[in-house]
Amino acid sequence: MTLPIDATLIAARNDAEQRAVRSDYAHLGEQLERRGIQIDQVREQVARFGVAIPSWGVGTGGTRFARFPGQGEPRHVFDKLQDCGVIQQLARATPTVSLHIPWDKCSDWGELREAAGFHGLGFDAINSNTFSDQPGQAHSYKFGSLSHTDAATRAQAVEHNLECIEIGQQIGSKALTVWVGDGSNFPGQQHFRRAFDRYLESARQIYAALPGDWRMMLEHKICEPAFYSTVIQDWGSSLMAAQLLGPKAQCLVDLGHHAPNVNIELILARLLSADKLAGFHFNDSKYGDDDLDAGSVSPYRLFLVFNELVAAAKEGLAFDPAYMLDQSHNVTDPIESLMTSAIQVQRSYAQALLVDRAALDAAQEANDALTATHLLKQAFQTDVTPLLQRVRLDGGGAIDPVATYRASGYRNRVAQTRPAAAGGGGGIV
Ligand code: LRH
Ligand code: MN
Repeated sequence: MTLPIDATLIAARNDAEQRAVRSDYAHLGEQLERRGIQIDQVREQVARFGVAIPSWGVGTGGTRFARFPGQGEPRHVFDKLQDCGVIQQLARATPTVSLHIPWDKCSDWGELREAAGFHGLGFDAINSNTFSDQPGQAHSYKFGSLSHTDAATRAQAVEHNLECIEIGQQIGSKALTVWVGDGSNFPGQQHFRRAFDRYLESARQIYAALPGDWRMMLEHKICEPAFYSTVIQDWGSSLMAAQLLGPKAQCLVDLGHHAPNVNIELILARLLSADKLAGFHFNDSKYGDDDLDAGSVSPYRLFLVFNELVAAAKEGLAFDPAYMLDQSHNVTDPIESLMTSAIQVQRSYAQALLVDRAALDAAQEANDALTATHLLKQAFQTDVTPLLQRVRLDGGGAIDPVATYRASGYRNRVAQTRPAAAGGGGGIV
């Protein structure tokens, strides 16, 4: 079996572009040298950086109003894995995939693990789903799951999370992501403290089942599907829960899960101080949980997230956040969006590595606000494209992944074998 994209096509297209890339890289190297930065060191760090692909992101997404499927929609988790393989083969920045259960259920996890290996992919955190009812499910999650007033419904939700841990162990995951849609739509509908206590009681049972080297990542969200209150509404509720559960419980920050203009880099700085930062779901948004492509609306905000992370690492804080994309591709080819977004996240990390930390510390101590913010802008406004191209070229990827993908005709090819998906009803998948 051969990889989805013909390697000779990638090589041929790279050959045509690599002279320019090497010249641009050398020029950027000279510029950075004058700023006391060794470009090869930054390139090596960026080459080790990876962001996970959400399995649910390779299919066309939708909203509550409608979903307009594209050509060659993945039919099952093996199709999704092949599409993730294309993203990794070309962009070389996404070595892992994050599965969602039951959307990705299959009969042979060993076979899935093998297929992932063939595409050079591993598995990141596994996501449970107690925000929608499955056919034949005994108890509905209409009024919640882990915090439901009914003990049998809570037990069912706990059982599902334990099943996700078992599946995760079979595929090599080391973390469980728990996002619950639990909340209320009316003032008075829910007793806030009792609901939180029920959530904790359920979460403790899941926590107790975690293997020794696993993490439980709690994902907070301000609203949707509940629109008056949610049980884990913000980083404060998430941090309280993680601290009450124990050291293996940490807080996952989905960039889209906050009110507009909330200072997310400050939130992650607090979670770092509490040693409770689990990781990120990267995307972008302008209004709500829009799940737009990472950095497509506010690339500076994404840079500021990495600026905090790089500063903390430089200061010796020990942390190991899981980096994942969590997006809904309603109007683009998901493969193109995911490649572009992964590279945008990589770009923000590379730019954050260019900040003159010593000068920034000095400016902060001296309350020289203008110099401090200029030092961040200087890094953000550095075009690191040649460095990212070199990382892909050296890694066997495509200098221009989207152009190479389009030239490969992959989407038309899979459209021949994958039946057209019917459009219509809403929903993100
Ligand atoms: C909730 C969320 C969560 C996933 C879902 C697909 O909005 O961000 O991370 O389970 O999207
Ligand atoms: Mn998310």
